[in-house]
Amino acid sequence: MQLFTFFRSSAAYRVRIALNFKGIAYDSVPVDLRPGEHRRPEYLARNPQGLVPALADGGAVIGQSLAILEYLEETHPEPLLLPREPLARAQVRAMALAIACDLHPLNNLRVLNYLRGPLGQDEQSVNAWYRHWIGVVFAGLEVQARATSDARTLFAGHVTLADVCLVPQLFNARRFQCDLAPFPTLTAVGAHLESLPAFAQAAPAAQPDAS
Ligand SMILES: N[C@@H](CCC(=O)N[C@@H](CS)C(=O)NCC(=O)O)C(=O)O
Repeated sequence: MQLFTFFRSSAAYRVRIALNFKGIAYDSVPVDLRPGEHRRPEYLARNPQGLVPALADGGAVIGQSLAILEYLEETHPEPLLLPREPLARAQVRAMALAIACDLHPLNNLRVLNYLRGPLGQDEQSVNAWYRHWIGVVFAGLEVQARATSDARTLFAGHVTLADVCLVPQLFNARRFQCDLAPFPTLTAVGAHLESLPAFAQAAPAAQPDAS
């Protein structure tokens, strides 16, 4: 497998965690978002959505990190990242989707650049936007996590897709100096997960393209 990735991309970070957790060997192909490599024709030919990550497997290319995570779960079930029981699966997906669908798209690079460029917002306003949406979604997640977490993982002591989404989002939150004090469960879970090899090896600073 080949993973088209950027060290600081939180969506790619999710996939790196899952690949490591499941012990799947892969090659990293860096796509540097800073000069816009993701918008170049050679990358768009692979992933017309123009976003990282993309996963190439046996001649096919898959975009969208959640689709990739589900693909890895179906093709390499063990160790599981989704519980077996339907209600538990839905609860885990609900936490993962809160991050991946409700939070992350609002704070994506192209959204921030649209705020900075066509909408003329200064860096202070852009940072306020960023932190606002982290706070809104993390507030709900913190309440959910208090009900399901054992303070090591978000859901019942098992590493799941929800954890795979949480840790990269915490990385983003810290990068933008968000106040995480209101979210003690999320930060405690994050601290534990970041100590696990699959998560540590997926961290931005550990990537070959980190700079
Ligand atoms: N929903 C997509 C989001 C992917 C995404 O937004 N990736 C970001 C990096 S984390 C990106 O490529 N941004 C480029 C841009 O916004 O121009 C997924 O989960 O894969």
